[in-house]
Amino acid sequence: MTLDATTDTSARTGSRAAMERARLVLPGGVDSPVRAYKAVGGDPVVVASGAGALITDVDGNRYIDYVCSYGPLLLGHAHPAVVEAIRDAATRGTSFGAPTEAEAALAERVIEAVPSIEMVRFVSSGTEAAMSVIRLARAATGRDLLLKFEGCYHGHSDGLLVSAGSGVATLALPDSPGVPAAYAAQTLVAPYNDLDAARAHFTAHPERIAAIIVEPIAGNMGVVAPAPGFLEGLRALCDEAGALLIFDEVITGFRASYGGAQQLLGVTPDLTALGKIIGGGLPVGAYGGRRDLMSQMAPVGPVYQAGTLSGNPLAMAAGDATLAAIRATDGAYERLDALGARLEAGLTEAARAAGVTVTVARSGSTLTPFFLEAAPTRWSEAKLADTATFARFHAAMLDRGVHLPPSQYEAWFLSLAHDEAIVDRTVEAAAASFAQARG
Ligand code: HOZ
Repeated sequence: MTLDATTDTSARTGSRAAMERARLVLPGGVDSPVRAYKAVGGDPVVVASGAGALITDVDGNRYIDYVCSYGPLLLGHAHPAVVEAIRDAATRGTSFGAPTEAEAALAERVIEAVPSIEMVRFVSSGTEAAMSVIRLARAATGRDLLLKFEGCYHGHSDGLLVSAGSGVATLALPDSPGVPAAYAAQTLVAPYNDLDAARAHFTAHPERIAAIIVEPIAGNMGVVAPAPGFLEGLRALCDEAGALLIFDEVITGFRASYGGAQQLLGVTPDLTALGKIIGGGLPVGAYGGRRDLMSQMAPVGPVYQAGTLSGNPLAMAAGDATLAAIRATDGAYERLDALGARLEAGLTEAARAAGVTVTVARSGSTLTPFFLEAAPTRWSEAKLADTATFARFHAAMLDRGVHLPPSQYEAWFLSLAHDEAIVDRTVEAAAASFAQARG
C-alpha cells in the first residue's frame, strides 16, 4: 500500500459540523461513549471511509488508523475479499430468521481453530456473548456468584458493569447507575493478576461461585499481560471449587494467535466468549465450549438465549472471508508480531528521546503506550497513568495524521494492512508529538 496519510489540521470543519448535528440527536453525538473524545478533548474525527490501514474523514483528510474498529479489522479496512463476501451474501438476502448453511460453516472454522470449543452459538455482539455464556455457567453449576477482575471489560450487561474497563475506565465512572444493587452483588471482584485475592473469594463463598470470567490478556484497561501462573492458577481454582473458567476472547480471539490467547498461552477454559474478528467488521459475537455445557442451551437444553439477527448471513460471510484470508496469509501472526515489535521499539525510543515517561505494553498486534514508569499489572497501577499528557499526545498525533483510540485505556490495534513504512511514519509523528505533549 502507498503511504499517503495526510491531514490538514485547519480543515476538520466538516467533522466539527457533523458532530454538532449528531449531538442534537445522539447522546454525546455517538453510539458508544469513548468515541466522543471526552477523555482527550477536542472533536472526534468523523469518518467517511477506510481502506487498508488508512481512514479518510469527512473533510478528506487521511489518517493512519490504530483504532481499527477496536479490533475486528485484522485485515485492515475494506479488505476486497471481505467486501466481496458481504456483497455476494447481500444479493441473496440480508436476514431470514431461519437457518443458513453459512452458520454451520463458520462454526466449523471456529471449532477447528479454538482449542476448547466443541460447539458454538453466534450472537450479535461481544456483550451478548459474555452475558449469555455467564447465564450458561450459572445454569450448569446451579450457582449464582461470578468472579471478575478490576479493569477487565466484558460488555455492558448489568452484572458486568462492576469495576469495568474500557469506556467505564476511560470516563472514570463509578459502577453504572441503573444496575440494581442486588444484581451487582452477584459479581465479586479481584485485582487482575492477584491469585490470592481470587482464592480468598472462593474461601469466603464456598460452593457459591459459578464461574470466573477473565480476559486472558487484558485489553480494556490498556494492554496488561497475565503474570506467569495467573491463568493456570485460575484454572486450578475453578477445578478445585467446581466452578467454570470463562475466557473473554472477544479481543484476543483470532488475534493473539489463530486459536486465540488460549492457544498461545496453553490454558484451556471451559467456555469462551468471542466477537470482533469472527465478524470481519460486522456485528457478531459468539460463545462456545465443551459439548456437554453447550448442549444445555435451548432448544437442546433448558437455558434460553435467542436473537433475530443471530447468525446473520452477512456477518457469517464477512467472518468466514476474514478467517480464510488470515489462513491464506503465510506467517500472518509472525508478521503482526514483528510490526508490533517495531512500533513498540520506535515509540519507546521516541518517548525516551523526548524525555516523556512512557512504557509500551504489547501483546502481538495490540499495544498500549502507558504514560507510566512501568507496565501495569492491574487496574490500580494502570489508573495512575498521566492521562493529561496522553490527551495532549493524542491531539498532537491526530494533527500529524495518526488516528489513535481517544483513551489511555483502549488498546491500539495493528492489522495486516499496516506495514513497516506506516509504522515508521507513526514513530516519526510520535517523536514530534511526545515533545509537544511534554509541553
Ligand atoms: N468498548 C469498546 C472497546 N473496548 C469501544 C467500542 C467503540 O466505541 O466502538
